[in-house]
Amino acid sequence: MAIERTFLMVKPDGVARGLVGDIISRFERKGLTLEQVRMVTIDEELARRHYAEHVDKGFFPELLSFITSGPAVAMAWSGESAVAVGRTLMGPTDPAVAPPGTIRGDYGTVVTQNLVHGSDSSDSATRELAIFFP
Ligand code: IDP
Ligand code: MG
Repeated sequence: MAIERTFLMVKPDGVARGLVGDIISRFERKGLTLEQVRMVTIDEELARRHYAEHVDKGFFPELLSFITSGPAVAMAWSGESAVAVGRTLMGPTDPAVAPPGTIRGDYGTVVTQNLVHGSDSSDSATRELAIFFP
């Protein structure tokens, strides 16, 4: 049990589809606290830093094209077990198999366009928050 901070982002598909309010609302209703928020259009350099662990993967060109395709909403959230709670509300990476009730399960069908990013560990959260909220 610990109060943590986590980095959550509504990806360009979520912004384009008008789901920012719904997604923020889900995290709020769950009990997390929104600390910082800003719109950001990610460029290639920022994408390569944020997704450093994925730059050599086969899907990276597709991910790069998607994540730079329009504005995103970057957010810092805090709360009890905020990293795990954020991931639980998002659902698994692939929306096609994400259960209903999760953000990805409710709104997506395609693995690349999966609406949200959330830090996968406390260390990732520290690294990602420093990138988007220096
Ligand atoms: P995560 O967002 O659930 O942590 P990661 O494995 O870290 O998932 O992948 C980062 C992002 O890259 C995913 O959210 C998704 O947008 C995209 N992605 C992951 N795997 C694939 C894939 O196999 N094909 C295409 N895009 C993918
Ligand atoms: Mg990840």
